[in-house]
Amino acid sequence: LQLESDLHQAIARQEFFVLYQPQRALETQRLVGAEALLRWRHPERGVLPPIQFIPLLEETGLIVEAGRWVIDTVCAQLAAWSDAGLPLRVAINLSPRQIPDDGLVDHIAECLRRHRLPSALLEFEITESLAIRDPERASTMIAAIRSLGCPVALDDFGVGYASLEYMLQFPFDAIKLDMSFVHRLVETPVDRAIVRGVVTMADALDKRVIAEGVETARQADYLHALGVDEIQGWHVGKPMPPADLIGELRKER
Ligand code: G
Ligand code: G
Ligand code: MN
Ligand code: NA
Repeated sequence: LQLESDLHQAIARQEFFVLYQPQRALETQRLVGAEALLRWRHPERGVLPPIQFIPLLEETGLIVEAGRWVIDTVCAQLAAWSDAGLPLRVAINLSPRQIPDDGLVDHIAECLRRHRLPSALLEFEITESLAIRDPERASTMIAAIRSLGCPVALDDFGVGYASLEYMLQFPFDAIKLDMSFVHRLVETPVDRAIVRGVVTMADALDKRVIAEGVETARQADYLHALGVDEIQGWHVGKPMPPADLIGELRKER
């Protein structure tokens, strides 16, 4: 496949780049973090979203190298923002195929050291399906990442299996509530009840709750009333280049 052979060259040719989608705390109304979202600037096809190449990165095992590149790139960006007096927490997505990478935790530690970063600024997101595939390995990995001081968030919460079980079993710091609940919230009392339940459990377990895919002020108001801590989505901002995000931060700090 052409795309696959192109992918082998993508890192060396510096075709990958990272966009940052802002996250706002509902209590303070401040920007407190961002999610790092990978893009591939393909020489002929233009900018490709992750859905078009992450599966291929995973199948080919290139996700290990690409994932390490993302960590290093985000750390360099975090260091630049910290040096500019605007420290921000950034979350990086981890794929199932990165979990067996025995060197991953050492790589994270090395990047934090080299860029002189406080580990609390670097968060990792893992999906429930990742945890389900190999729960023991996932638990060990999560514990190792957290022992570096990096928070770990459970991504796409609520749409997978055994949500409640995993919420109790794995030592997460945060829960990212799937956008499907957010989109139905205003219309459907049942979805509000679900969010209320998630928040109640998260509070009892001392975990932060972030709602994804927040598109309107109305949704944000409901989420605030329900006790959700942070929101991410078009209402806060689309995934944007680092220079745009720093502009937003400068405006409010
Ligand atoms: O940017 P977009 O919303 O299209 O991203 C879709 C999904 O792609 C994200 O929710 C995430 O699961 C995945 N993704 C984005 N960037 C990365 C990355 O750097 N590594 C991995 N493993 N997945 C990513
Ligand atoms: O990590 P994850 O796979 O959840 O990535 C978030 C995905 O959701 C990305 O593909 C991003 O483009 C998308 N997204 C981000 N904000 C919004 C939003 O407000 N509404 C919708 N419909 N999609 C969003
Ligand atoms: Mn994510
Ligand atoms: Na998600």
